[in-house]
Order: sequence, then structure tokens, then C-alpha cells
Amino acid sequence: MENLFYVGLISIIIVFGMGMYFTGAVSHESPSTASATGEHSYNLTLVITNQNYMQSQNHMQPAYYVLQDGKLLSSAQIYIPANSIINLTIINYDYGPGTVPAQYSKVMGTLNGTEYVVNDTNVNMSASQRGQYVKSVPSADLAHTFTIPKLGLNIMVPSDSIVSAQFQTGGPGVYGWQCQVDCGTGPSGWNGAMATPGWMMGQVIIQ
Ligand SMILES: [Cu+2]
Repeated sequence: MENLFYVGLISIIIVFGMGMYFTGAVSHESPSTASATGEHSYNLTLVITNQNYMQSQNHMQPAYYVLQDGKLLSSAQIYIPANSIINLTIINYDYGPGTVPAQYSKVMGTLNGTEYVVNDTNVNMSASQRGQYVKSVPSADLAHTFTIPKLGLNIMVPSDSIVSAQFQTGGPGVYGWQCQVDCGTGPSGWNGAMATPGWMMGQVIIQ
């Protein structure tokens, strides 16, 4: 009985120590935490605004930004850590609808294959409207996606919503991200923001 007590005590000390180690090791990065298992996790927050003037198109266009340290930064290059759980939050001030290629009509590549969607968060929110886990979003409600095709990651972003999801990164690498909803300019809707880094596409650098 006494032995069990010490085994338990030592386990607690080891787990606590690892937690402190990981917390300390990542404290120079923006919001990061260590999960109960000691696995490195990282909070990535993206913001989508509309009505950004794009000079080359002479047109207002939607754009993704990275929210970091209280500032909106370009999404042309998004940095996330390797071998980590990424806690992704997308705050979307834009509306749809738009069309998406069939292969991106469902949530993919997240833990449990779901994402958590809170609609209409800026007004009229009540406890009963506080969001739901979904595996897809009807195209009538869809404004954008955050998609990393080569990683099989597809996050669907409804109009005027906040979306959260978790996904796991592997080793280091550079991957393209692209919104898959035709929210740009031109006959296909794939010009303008859809074809411009830092607007509806860019790179994800896993390091
Ligand atoms: Cu888009």
C-alpha cells in the first residue's frame, strides 16, 4: 500500500514536471499550452474580414488575417509548430453563400472529423444558441474554407461565425493553404483574393 502511494506520488511529480517543462519551453511563442499528456499544443487564431480594398482588382475583397499579440498580421505565411496539436479558431465577419468543389464539401483532417461552429455571435446570442459540432456546412451557409489540400485539412466557415477545430501536425514542411469557396473576382470567382497570397491563399510553414 505504501509502495503504491510512492509510485503515485512520483508519477504526479513526473507529470507535473513535464508539464512545467513544456510550458517553459514554449513560453516565448504566442499562446501555447501543454496538454495533460505533455503533448505540445498551439493556439492559431485567424480572422476573416470583408470589404478590404484590393487595388489590382479595383474591388472589395475578403481576406484572412492571423491574429497574434493583439494585431492582425498577413496570412501569406502562417507559422505553426511541427508535431503538435493546433487549436484553430477562425473568426469570420464575412458572409456567403458560395460554391465549393465537391471534395471540399465536408470537414476533413480534424480530430474527430468535426468542427465547432458558433453562428451569429455578435448579436442575439442566448445560451441555447451557443454552437454545435458539425461535419459539414450547407453551401447556402458557407462563406469560406480554410483548406490545406496536401494535408487533407478542410475547415468550413459559415457566414458570420466563429469556428474552432483541432488538428495534429507532423514533421516540418511548407504547404499551400487555399480557400475553396469562389469568393474572389472574375467569371469563376477564383481571381482576386482567391489568387493572391495573404487574402484567400498562402503558405503554412510547419516548423
Ligand atoms: Cu474565401
